[in-house]
Amino acid sequence: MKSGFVAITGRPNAGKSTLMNHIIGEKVAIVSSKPQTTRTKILGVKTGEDYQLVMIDTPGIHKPHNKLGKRMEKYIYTATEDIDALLYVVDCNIKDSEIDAEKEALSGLKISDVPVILAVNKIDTVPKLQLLPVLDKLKGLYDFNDIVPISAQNGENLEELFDKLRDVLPEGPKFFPDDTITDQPERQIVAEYIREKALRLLNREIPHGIAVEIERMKKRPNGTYEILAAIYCEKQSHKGIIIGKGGEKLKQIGSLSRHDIERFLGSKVYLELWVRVKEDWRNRENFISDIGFE
Ligand SMILES: Nc1nc2c(ncn2[C@@H]2O[C@H](COP(=O)(O)OP(=O)(O)O)[C@@H](O)[C@H]2O)c(=O)[nH]1
Ligand SMILES: [Mg+2]
Repeated sequence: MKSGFVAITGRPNAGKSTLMNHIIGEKVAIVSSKPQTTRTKILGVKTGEDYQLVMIDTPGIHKPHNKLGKRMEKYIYTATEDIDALLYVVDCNIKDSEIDAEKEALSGLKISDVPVILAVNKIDTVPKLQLLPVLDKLKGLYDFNDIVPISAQNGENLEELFDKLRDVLPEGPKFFPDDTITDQPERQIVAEYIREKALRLLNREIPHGIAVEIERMKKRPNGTYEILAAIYCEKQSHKGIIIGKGGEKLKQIGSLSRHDIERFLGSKVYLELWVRVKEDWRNRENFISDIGFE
């Protein structure tokens, strides 16, 4: 029996959450094209006959600008304590000018004593020939145990990557029951699905200032769910944008979210969304704690 913890780190948008979801086979971490989508550390567990791989998805490595950012940064460093291996993810479209930032990000992690595997992601977006010089450049960043080009989106080379991760796990017992896929409570996953849709449907400055809180989640006797959720934003003017003309935007966020939530809960869902303003919430410690950051 082999088992262990592998932290997934890298800069924002590299595809860390997409990668973990693909390996786990369920959307336990939300994904968007906006940086800083992942705000906490999220466990994804994959169990087989003779192994248990526990992956820890983390926020992207970036310089924090507020208290929320500082907390996100803390998650990266606690996630990389006591791990058995580190999976570092880089977008293969990296520019030469960004190489130093990767080097800095890697050197900031205290990982000198664990194997580090580099996943070079999004290879579906470049011709194969263009990949070789990129791999060459990345080689020099760190003494990686392995470098695996992958596409987290279409699954290319993920089996190979998975085999390498399993190989570096130490001998040991399982940490979680066989059917565990994540440490995230149901409510948290539901809130995150809603935030994901808001991130997707809203432009530029608003997404980072959004938080979602499940105010009520009740299972009715007939098995369907009643969910009341609040979408928090930082300004009155943002509230109007989130609601949209005639409530159209909020309706869209609701119906896309409901689709995902129903699939996840395996049951019909009645979803009610409210938009609330909480000025500068990203600098309010108590509010940050209230919405689920431990
Ligand atoms: N084309 C392509 N896009 C990807 C791939 N992996 C992730 N993405 C996209 O990159 C964006 C960031 O992904 P996400 O998993 O949230 O990145 P994270 O911030 O590192 O967790 C999303 O729009 C994903 O759909 C990939 O292999 N190929
Ligand atoms: Mg992420």
